[in-house]
Amino acid sequence: MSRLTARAESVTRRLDALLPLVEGPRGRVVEAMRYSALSGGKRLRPFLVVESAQLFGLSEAAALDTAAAVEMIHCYSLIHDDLPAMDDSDLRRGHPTVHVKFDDATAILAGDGLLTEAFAVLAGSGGHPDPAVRCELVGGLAAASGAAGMVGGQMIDLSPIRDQLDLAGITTLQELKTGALIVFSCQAGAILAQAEPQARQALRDYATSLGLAFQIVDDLLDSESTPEALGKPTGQDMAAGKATFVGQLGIEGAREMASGLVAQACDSLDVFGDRADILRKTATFVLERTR
Ligand code: GRG
Repeated sequence: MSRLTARAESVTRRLDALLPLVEGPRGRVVEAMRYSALSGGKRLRPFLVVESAQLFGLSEAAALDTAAAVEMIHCYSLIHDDLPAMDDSDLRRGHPTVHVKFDDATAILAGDGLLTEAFAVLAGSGGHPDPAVRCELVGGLAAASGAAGMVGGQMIDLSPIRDQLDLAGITTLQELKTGALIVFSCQAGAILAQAEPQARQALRDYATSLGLAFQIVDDLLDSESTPEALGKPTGQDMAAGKATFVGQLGIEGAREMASGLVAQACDSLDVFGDRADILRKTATFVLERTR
């Protein structure tokens, strides 16, 4: 079993425990939250949380609640992104999206529920025994997820200027929409370990390059893959006339940019020596992924 699969199983078990089913009329929203959070996915962000924590000698158990909280935020963003008011997608991770399986109102509430629960998990003692560290995790995840991060990126993605963005504009949009949560995932390990500024900066540099490479590969898959292989609709950005890395650079140019960013990501880890080999392999995985 690959390391990514093993970690994904640990995260899924933790999410299962953190989101227990409830009886009665409010049970439906918890069912929808579980439908999203337990429905597969690569679990890349939680993997980055756990592996960045392990870089400093922490155990998987010490990072698991933080990893689960990040995945809750990711799942909430996917539920809301798929809604008719946003991307209007009916397929996610190979299954009907939450609003198709349940209904729009339940999907909005399930996203809200996961967003809120993520912070409850970080604030709990499973996040970290030291309340100051828990505060730093809460503040960091809020900044990465909110209007200065993912929500802000999504706003640009939906704005009227979206079609005319140049390469710098697309880069800023994606650094916020996708990159910010990936950067926080890597920072989380350093926060949990109360690491020195130099190590934090190295991880931030790694994650910034990795997040952009991840998004470029997402664009490449969107233009070259199929809904059957990806488990979600393809060609949507192109059809909507949105400016993308592939649209700006062409397939080969986009691939070259992604490879360059992955090399840059790996170089950022020099300060950690061989201890960071898993994170280097993760960067290669991001480049070579097919879903
Ligand atoms: C609705 C506030 C709000 C934000 C939505 C992240 C996001 C913003 C939308 C997701 C839409 C999308 C397809 C973005 C491209 C990159 C991305 C985040 C892909 C999905 O992430 P993966 O590939 O998914 O890690 P899995 O299913 O493996 O978890």
